[in-house]
Amino acid sequence: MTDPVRLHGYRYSVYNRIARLALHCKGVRYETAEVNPFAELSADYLRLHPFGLVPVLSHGTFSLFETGAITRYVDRAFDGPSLHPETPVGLARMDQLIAVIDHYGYWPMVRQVFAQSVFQPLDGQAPDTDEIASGLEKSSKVLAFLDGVADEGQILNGSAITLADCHLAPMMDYFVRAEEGKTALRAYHALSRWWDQVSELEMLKVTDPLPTRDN
Ligand SMILES: N[C@@H](CCC(=O)N[C@@H](CS)C(=O)NCC(=O)O)C(=O)O
Repeated sequence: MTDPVRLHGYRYSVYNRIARLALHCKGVRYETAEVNPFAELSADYLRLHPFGLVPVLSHGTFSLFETGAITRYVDRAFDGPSLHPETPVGLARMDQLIAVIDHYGYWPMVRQVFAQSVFQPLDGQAPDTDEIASGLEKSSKVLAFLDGVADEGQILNGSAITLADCHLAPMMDYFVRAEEGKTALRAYHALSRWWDQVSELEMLKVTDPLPTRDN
C-alpha cells in the first residue's frame, strides 16, 4: 500500500495547477483539499504552510510547500515519464525558466493582466486599465526571454514535456484569456508555436479551472 498523496490548493490558483500538471504527467493518484489562501487560514493549514500560500503537497507524513520543490519532488519520487531534460544545459535552462516565471512573470501576467482584464469583470468590477498596461509592459521582457528559450529548443519544444511546460502553461493559459495577452503573445513566434501545441494537450484540459475558455 503506497502512502496517500494529497494536494492542498485553491482551484483558481496557477501554482496549484502547476502541481496538478506534474502529478497528472506522472500518473500519480492524489486527493485534493480546497484551501482559499485569500480567506482566513486555519492554524492547522498555517502549520503546513507558515507563509499562508497554496499549494502544499502531503505524501504520507511528509509535507512540502513551494511549487518548484513540489514538482521536482513529484518528478523524482514517482514512476512515470521523466519530466526533466537529461543534459546539464537542458536542466539549467529548465531551472532558469522556472525562476524567471516565478520572479518576473507571475505578477504581471497573472496578477496584473489576467486578474484585471478577466477576473475583475467576472466579479462585476471594472478593470484597472493602468494596471493592465503596466502588466503588459513588464510581461514583454518575460515573453521575449521565453520566446528565445522556445526557439533554442532545449525545453518548451512541444514534444518532451518537462517541469518547465508544467510551470509556464497555467500562467500562459490565464494570460491569453485576456485579449491584451492574446495579442501580445502573437509577436513571439516560437513561443506561440509552443502554446499552440501545449494548449491542446489533455493535461491542460483535465486541469482547467475555468473550462469555458474559447482560445
Ligand atoms: N512561491 C510560492 C507561490 C505560491 C503562490 O503565490 N500562490 C498564490 C496562489 S496562485 C497564493 O497562495 N496567493 C495567496 C496570497 O497572495 O495571499 C510557490 O511557489 O508555491
